[in-house]
Amino acid sequence: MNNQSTPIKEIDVVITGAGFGGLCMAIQMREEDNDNFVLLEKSHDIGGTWRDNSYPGCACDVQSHMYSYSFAPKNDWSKRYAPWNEIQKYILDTAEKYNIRPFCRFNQEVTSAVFDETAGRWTVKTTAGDTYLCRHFILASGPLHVPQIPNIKGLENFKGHVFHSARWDHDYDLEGKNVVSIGTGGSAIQYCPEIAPKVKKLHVFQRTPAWVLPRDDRKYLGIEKTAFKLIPGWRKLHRFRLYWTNESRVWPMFHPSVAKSLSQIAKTWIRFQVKDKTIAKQLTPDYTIGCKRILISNKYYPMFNRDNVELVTDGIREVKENSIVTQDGQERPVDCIILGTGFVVDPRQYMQDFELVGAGGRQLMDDWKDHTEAYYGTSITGYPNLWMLIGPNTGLGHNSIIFMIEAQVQYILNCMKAIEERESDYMEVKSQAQESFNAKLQELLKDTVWSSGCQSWYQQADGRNTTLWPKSTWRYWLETLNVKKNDYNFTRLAQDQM
Ligand code: N01
Repeated sequence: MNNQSTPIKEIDVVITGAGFGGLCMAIQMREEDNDNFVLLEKSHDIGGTWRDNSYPGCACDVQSHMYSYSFAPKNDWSKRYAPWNEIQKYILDTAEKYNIRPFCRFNQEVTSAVFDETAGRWTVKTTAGDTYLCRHFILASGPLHVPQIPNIKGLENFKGHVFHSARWDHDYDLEGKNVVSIGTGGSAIQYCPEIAPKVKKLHVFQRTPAWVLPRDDRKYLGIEKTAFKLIPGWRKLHRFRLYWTNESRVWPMFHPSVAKSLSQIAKTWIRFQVKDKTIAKQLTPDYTIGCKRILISNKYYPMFNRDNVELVTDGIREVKENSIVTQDGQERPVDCIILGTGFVVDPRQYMQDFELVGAGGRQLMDDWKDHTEAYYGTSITGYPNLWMLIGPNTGLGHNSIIFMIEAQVQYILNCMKAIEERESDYMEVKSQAQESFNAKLQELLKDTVWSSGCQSWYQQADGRNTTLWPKSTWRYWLETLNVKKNDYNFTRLAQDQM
């Protein structure tokens, strides 16, 4: 850390996080002719999740034509579901197209943001020793960027190689090795089938099975790419069709009885794919489909028909110098442990070292003591002109998160305009508006499949789902199309205060 003090930089907007969200915000600021912003990124480059996750088989489980900005079409996606490097290239190319790089400050993690209501400004400090004084502070750091390292007895004494799926070690050769993979979430079900043919033995450690449905993937034909490019409206029509296909997938989530029937179909799919009946049974979840994120793969279940792949359902007792021991006492020799154990998704944990102080000295970590909450995931009572992207309860399990990001960016820009129109300096969501918004959301969540009894990272310790948006995405878009000004307090500072 550089402790040398540098001059305070005054700027209109500070955005933190240069992933899909922060980049979208930056582009739309430029489109609105506002270049008075800076984009702070803790890493060395743009890309977020798609910069960090490069494991074998890493790909998006939302179709490429949906998992891209509506305003920056790419006609030549290679496949229906693009691999990570194609998505990362798209992000970098889009940043280049809109000339965002000059606004980026890399290797700058925000350490604190403090609001001064007498000046109507946020003071934002970074690990590089920089201080920014801004009117609007935008948190676009996203929830999937801090790898979760499991607390397993003896892991620190392991003499072999250990790495997390989001920090894949491409220099380590897995050929002929005894490999343990821990976790069976979205990442593991993608990399396990890719590494299985290479390794001597792959032990897949499963704590809770995931529901894995067929992946309707295929390459786009040359003629399709040409049609996307040349026929007016063709790509839009394709995107429209994909949007509604995905949107229809949320319907069983609102009707757990329908989801239960779907579980029966998914069970048949497992039995059809996995030859060994005992393994098929062990791979079959006992919770209703959709309660945890539904995964898609055509390679995951057939992988268990290989002789060198073992499904391990016993819990881990300890890791020794060269082996791993399960609760039943069985010891397996290991050269490499891959942690497919997901991310620290609770902002109260990954923002632990980040001091966020709002009006009157209130601390976000205190306000979020019981659970995280916001208003449409973007504004928080007590934190004027603080804007979040993919904040509480705006995550999705069924459609493209880019759709939500675009709606939120537009909403934030509209809020900024509302401040100008009212000749104000800042706006803050009223506490009763935030409370009643969240009470309604939680009420809606009660009858969904997400509350049907499984443990998932959608929930916080008290069981409250603070991750998902419990309605259709078009409802989110519609409800955030216009700023509900009555839900906010607008403050205008006396001229001599500024
Ligand atoms: O992480 P996860 P991920 N001991 O949290 C297990 C999305 N994604 O990196 O279920 C043993 O989903 C844990 O077990 P349990 C993905 O959909 C999107 O796979 O908690 N096991 C679970 O099986 C998700 O939203 C794409 O019992 C332990 C696994 O580790 C997010 O990214 C592609 C454990 C973690 O699964 C993260 O996915 C890939 C322990 N101590 C991923 N701790 C797209 O295409 C955890 N586990 C958009």
